[in-house]
Amino acid sequence: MSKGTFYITTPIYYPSDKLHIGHAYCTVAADAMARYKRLSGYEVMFLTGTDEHGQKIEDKARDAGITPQQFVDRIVTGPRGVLDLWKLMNISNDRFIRTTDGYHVQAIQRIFRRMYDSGDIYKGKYVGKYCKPCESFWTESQLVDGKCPDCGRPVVDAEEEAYFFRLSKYADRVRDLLENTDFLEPRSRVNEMVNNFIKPGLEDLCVSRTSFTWGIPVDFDPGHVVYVWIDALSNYITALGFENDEYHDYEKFWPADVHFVGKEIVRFHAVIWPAMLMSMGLPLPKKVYGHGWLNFGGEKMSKSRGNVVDPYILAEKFGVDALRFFMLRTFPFGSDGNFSNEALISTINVDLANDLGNLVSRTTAMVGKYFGGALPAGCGRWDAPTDADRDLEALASGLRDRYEAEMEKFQFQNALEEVFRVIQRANKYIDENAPWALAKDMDANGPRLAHVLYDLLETTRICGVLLTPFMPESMARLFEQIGADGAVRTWDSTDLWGSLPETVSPKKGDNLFPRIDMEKELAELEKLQAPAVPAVEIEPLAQEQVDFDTFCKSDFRAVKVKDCQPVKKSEKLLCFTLDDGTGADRQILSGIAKWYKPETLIGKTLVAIVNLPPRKMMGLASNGMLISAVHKEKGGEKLDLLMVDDAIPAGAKLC
Ligand code: ME8
Repeated sequence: MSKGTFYITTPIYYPSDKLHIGHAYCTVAADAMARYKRLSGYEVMFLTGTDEHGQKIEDKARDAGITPQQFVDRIVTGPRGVLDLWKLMNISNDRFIRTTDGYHVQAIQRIFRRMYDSGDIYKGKYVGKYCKPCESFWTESQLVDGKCPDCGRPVVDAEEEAYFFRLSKYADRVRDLLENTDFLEPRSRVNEMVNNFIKPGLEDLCVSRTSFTWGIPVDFDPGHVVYVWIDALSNYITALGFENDEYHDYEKFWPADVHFVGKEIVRFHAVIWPAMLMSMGLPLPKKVYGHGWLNFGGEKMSKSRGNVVDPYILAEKFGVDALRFFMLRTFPFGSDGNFSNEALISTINVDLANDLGNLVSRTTAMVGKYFGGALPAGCGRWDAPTDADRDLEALASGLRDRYEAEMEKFQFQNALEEVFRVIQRANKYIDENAPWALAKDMDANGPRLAHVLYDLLETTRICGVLLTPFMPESMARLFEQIGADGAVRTWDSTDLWGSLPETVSPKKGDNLFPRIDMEKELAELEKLQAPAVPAVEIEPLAQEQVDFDTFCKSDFRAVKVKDCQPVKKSEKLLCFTLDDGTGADRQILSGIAKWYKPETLIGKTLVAIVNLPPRKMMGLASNGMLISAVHKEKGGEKLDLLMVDDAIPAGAKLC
């Protein structure tokens, strides 16, 4: 009989041609949770999907010369696409939503109208900044150094007619929800939400745009498309059939038991989403859990930083189960973790090859060697249990409760730690009982030896059941090897020590988790994981031409740095005293303090344009401009002063 329902979701992912194990992290965690709940008797709905609208997709499709729909289809359903990755990772989702699915589109239009009719969506003006070349609107806070975050060019003030959601109206109720309930976990994220977003004042949220078309049209106002969060967040209810006829599971599964989301989108799930549901008068999800990031080399793994780790490479080398296990065993779910190939290999070697793999192979080999493959009847009981017998039995039969307590808190790492404590205890039990010594006199010690081996198989079975949500395929193989059939792979049987029939016939099989040669594999991985293209973004080439005579009016000269000082009260500016070959010092200010220590530039030969009109900055005159190379690296702007050979004399004209 079902214990009830359990509805769990991951975020819907932006279609990306470079999904990495950072993306897989949340989905694998949700999968382990879903499998655990199914195992323990719940009827589960596990939802994941893709978030397919928006300007970025429109732009990328244009660059690729295809329609946005073709673009997202390729990335979602094409080879090595999103669906392929979830298949590779053995994700057991019950449903997959694409925000371009017809039923979702229709439901969003109805949701938008419903909120409009109730007065919570109204028409206003979106005031912001506009980048003409990119045709993109930005808010002040999205700008980087006051410039377009995409191309780095100047932006202009602009306004656009748009619909807004009265988010401000719900500020008090959302704050109460966050502060006085367990809605958001880990609790440390609550303060962040309240202090950073709610206390400064919640502003109404722009929920429609007219500057791009790849979105769900607002059906009562052509020209507007629904903007981002109403479209994306509502997937959690439209996928159940809310405001559509595709599915009919809303009554059964809503409210969700938990939304798993990465920490940077907690804000949307813990503030905007509950406010939207309040506006529609719908029940709120029971919990939002904001997990940490997988970093690589100290920074968030992401395509734009170029530090992604390809799950295909790792799964092919080490097996999907080992990869799934590593992610949840090594990093506490609520905090960031640093991925490294060394840590992955070492976890496989220590936990899986040494502890678990050895336990299984030693035990099954001994049953074969000493008992011809089947233990004698009666081996499950022993009239004079030793301390070690009692200790192992108590630890293994209490394991399920300890594991369950951790799983219910989404503490996968701790749940696995509990299982591995038992596995380690079982390995110690082998050493304490020294089966090889008992086997020397089978007449006298045979029954005792059979009991020792039975206890080991029984412990392995219990651990195997509880590890199934993490490593489903390997645990099926483990059960084959220890001879545990379906009846003793169940949740209920993990609480009943002695469930394994005494007459099982274990079969020593292939090593479940072969040991990995760390040095050799690290060297190979390094080659395979080397980024194919450097993660540098270059500004598009200017389209507008400048005539030759105009260009020649610019006077570029080699200049030598005589002195360079920080400018008081300015974080950006350095003040240069330069030799420009005229005999008089030239002063130029340059906004490069972020990238250079002033003393390191003294003596360098740089390039300056010297016939710009003088400008005052922070009260100081600047006579010209130093030339530098600008590009984007690791997600931010990077600037290098143009330096030339010191043999070039000060004042030399560059043409
Ligand atoms: O945010 N480590 O989509 P997305 C851990 N479409 N998690 C990571 C990660 C990393 N290195 N990189 C990404 C979106 N993620 C929206 C969501 S939901 C209604 C809309 C996680 O593809 C990230 O934290 O950018 C997020 O939870 C998920 O991948 C999807 O990110």
